[in-house]
Amino acid sequence: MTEDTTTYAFVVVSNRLPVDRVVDADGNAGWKKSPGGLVTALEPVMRGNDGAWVGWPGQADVDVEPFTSDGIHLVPVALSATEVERYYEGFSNDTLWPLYHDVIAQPSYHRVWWDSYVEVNQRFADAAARVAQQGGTVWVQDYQLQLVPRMLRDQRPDLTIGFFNHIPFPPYGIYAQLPWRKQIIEGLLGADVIGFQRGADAGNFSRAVRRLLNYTTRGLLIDVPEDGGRTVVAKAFPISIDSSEYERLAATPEIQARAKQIREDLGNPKTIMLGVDRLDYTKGIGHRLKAFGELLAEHRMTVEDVTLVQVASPSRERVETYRLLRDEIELTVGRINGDFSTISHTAISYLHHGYPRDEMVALYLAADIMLVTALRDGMNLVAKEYVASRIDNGGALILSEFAGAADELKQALLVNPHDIDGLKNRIVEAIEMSPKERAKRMRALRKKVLENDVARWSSAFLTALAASKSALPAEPGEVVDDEDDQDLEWLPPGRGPAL
Ligand code: GDG
Repeated sequence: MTEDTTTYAFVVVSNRLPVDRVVDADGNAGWKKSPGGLVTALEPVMRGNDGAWVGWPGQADVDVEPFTSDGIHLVPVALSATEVERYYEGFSNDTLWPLYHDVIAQPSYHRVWWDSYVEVNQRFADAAARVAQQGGTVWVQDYQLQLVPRMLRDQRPDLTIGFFNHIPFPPYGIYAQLPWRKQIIEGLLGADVIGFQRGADAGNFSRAVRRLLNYTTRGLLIDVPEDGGRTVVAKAFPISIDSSEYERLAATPEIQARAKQIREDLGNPKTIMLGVDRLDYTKGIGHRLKAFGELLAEHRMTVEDVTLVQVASPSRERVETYRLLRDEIELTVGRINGDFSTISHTAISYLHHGYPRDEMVALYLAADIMLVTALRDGMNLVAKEYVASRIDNGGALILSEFAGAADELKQALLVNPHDIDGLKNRIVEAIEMSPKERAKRMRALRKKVLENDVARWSSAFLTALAASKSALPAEPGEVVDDEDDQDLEWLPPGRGPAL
């Protein structure tokens, strides 16, 4: 077979491809589209720009040739079972994930995991280098691939390279634990634009660059002396959802009927509270359960009046910390239900499944209160999905200050989830809030989420990326070194073409 040498003007690189490989009962393999927000955002850009997507198909030891699906050229990167264990479950999800989420769980540092991370990142970089057109644009996604920008630039200095980090970037005092802290920073600095969820994340990154490499930073710009001197932009681009799609779903009679049915099935309580999360220790599920349990124990509410639905979708079940978390959460749910449920009313409906999107929207519509109590979260799309779905301007959002979404969704009831008494008071406040006040807040929240959708996010990033090549060199005497420098707006000199 002859090798395919077609190249593409726009290449996305992410750990996972936007399709999952599925094998049916007869052993026939096929592909199922995984409808994430990223795919929705990038699909039009892909089609309009002759795009390719490089990623892992989600199963170990599967080596498939590139193929085209729904107009997008897909380039699978194979991982062995050992690499899945070391690069993915190990270094990505048991080293970087806890470290970048403020060490809520203890990160594990293993040199063999790091070696595998380097090797796999090189494979992704090589694949992207092969398919990217001369002078093309490559957009690398997320913490699994932080070395790719530098590896790619070494091979292909002609490319424009962007990187977006979907999770937080930690303060230097925490980041400094990482034995490979310098290599990661150098890897990221291979990009022209490095995007973060919050200004604070971009600020943490710039500080790490100053501390570790002693480079000059000027607001959102970093002067990199390598490659003959380049300027890198590190800036916040808060991600969002396909808001109008959630609105559309929420308006369908079937989904509205399903929402009513859910309320009835739960015994028509006065208040339904909802939590929707991957079962992850960053999401603060235990804190939310504790608050609810105490409110019931103190008779501040009863199971006849208030019920909590907790969707905890299965996640990373091969990582030990996640297995322990599941046990802990399920023990707590069992205790609370044992103590407070009655034959007719269950305190907590705990659902350890994934659901189709239609069902999620029905749940959002059925819920009077949405509980987002993350201890640390890059953005939290669930909060935005709830808001987009509430076309009736009903419902109240309780939102952790430690989720990126709190920067934009200021009309939510913001909480510090570590403060259990504060959380309990917020829950009571949300329950007692007048419909008028709820609607006022929800209208303001909806405006934000509908204006700033995921299409806007990707076009803002790609505009900045296109413009970055013309960024000015350092002006002498313009060194900015204060802690809050990320609130400065950076406007590229000479805007590039909008993609
Ligand atoms: C990372 C960052 C950042 C969950 N259960 C089901 C289901 N979901 C969907 C939600 C939402 C998505 O998964 C979860 O997104 P989040 O943003 O809430 O959290 P992470 O998975 O941790 O995502 C995060 C995000 O990347 C994007 O940059 O916001 O901070 O950690 O869309 O609806 N969807 C369906 N069934 C489920 O059971 N259909």
